Amino acid sequence: MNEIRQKIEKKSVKIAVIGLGYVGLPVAVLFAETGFNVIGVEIRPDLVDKINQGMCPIEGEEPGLADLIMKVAASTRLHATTNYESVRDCDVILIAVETPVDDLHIPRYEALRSSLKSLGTVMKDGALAIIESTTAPGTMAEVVLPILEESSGKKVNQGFYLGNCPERVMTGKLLKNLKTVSRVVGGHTPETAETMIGLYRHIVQADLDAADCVTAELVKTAENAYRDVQIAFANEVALICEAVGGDVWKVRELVNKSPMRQMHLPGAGVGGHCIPKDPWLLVYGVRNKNVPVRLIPTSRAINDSMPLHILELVKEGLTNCERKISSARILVMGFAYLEDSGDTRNSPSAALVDALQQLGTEVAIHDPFVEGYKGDMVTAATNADAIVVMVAHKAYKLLMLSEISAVMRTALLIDGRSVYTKAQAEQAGFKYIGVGRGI
Ligand code: SAJ
Repeated sequence: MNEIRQKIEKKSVKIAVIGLGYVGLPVAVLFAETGFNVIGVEIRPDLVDKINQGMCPIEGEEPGLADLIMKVAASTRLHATTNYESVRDCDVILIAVETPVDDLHIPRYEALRSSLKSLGTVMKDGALAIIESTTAPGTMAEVVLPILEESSGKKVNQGFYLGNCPERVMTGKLLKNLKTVSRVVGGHTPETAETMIGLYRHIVQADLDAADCVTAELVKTAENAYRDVQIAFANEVALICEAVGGDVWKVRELVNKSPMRQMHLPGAGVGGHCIPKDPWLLVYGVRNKNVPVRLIPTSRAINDSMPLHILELVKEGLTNCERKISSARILVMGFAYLEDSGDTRNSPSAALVDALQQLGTEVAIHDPFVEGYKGDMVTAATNADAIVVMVAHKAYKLLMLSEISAVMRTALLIDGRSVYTKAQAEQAGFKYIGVGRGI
């Protein structure tokens, strides 16, 4: 361990990053920029070519990333490849491959298993392997360690060292979060955690908190389960407000004036690559432990039901306007999962669009950030019977609503994100229904 610590200090360690996606690529680039030699191993040859040409393969606005890729590719401190052979002389290997969950909420570790097996066949003696992917509590002990020992023929803490440092990146702020957000550094042993802190200190200007591997797994999955439960609470209060004639947005504002309250935003659903997935990873960790986990799955169910609640509001609005949903024309505003982003992973809008189409409704989609859905809103809304706000893109706040209602067949506005007020919408000639806003 001393040898690797000294090489880290001198920046002479050779680093491999396996998986050059929205987690692996920024970390590879930052270590290269800091002066380390980095090999990026990526299964997709098109990504490898783009990165070696100094191009950024990640869609959407990622401040600073494209320039940095160009700079480190030119300096040859970052080289991407599809071949594990180049990992043979690496001292530190970071694994940042996807760990999705399937429709039954079971983690799919195929990418993790295959990268571990390939790594084991080339990992040098004394190497330090670090998992950055989010994993269910217990995965490091039950999946990662056995596969690495089996495929390398080495024993942990003798032939190699092991740790995990789950990422905390966010779409749109990949580099910023990586540099400025604290991280839990899970080491198979305390010495390993200390060595890892010495490595990450070169790129992270925030707390690096040493822990064991299972704690690092618990923190990462719990911090996102926390957010999901908070959002579910806000959504449930929104449904109550609708039923009793309250305005959840006003209720939330006043609740949060009470000390130590932080009610989250209700809305049209929860999408993205982290929040819908990580609560299930946390729950999976206790699948055989007879722990009565109820709050986390129920919160997931509440949040996943919100797009269908929006559908109920659409049906209610059309009925009030004497329109049948089966012959209606609906414009869904926003297909990304997050405001001012083009990222559509697990988009709540997709669930709404599917449900509408199953009812025979003619559905159009608009999103200023998503290819194929961009364009003029007045044109998109022409002859529609309802516009349904699913994402709070800033561009929607700037619309001249009266120009939109003027071209619609029926002027109905369903607001899933409180982008507008009822008064504003009615002034522009709309019948308005908003999530969490009682009639
Ligand atoms: N959402 C709500 N109500 C809220 C907050 C979010 O309905 O109060 C919805 C959003 O519309 C979106 C989804 O939830 O559909 C997720 O939103 P998010 O703001 O959590 O954005 P993400 O998915 O990019 O979350 C990431 C997470 N970061 C990591 O996993 C490392 C999350 O832990 C962070 O809190 C979040 O970024 C952030 O705000 O930094």
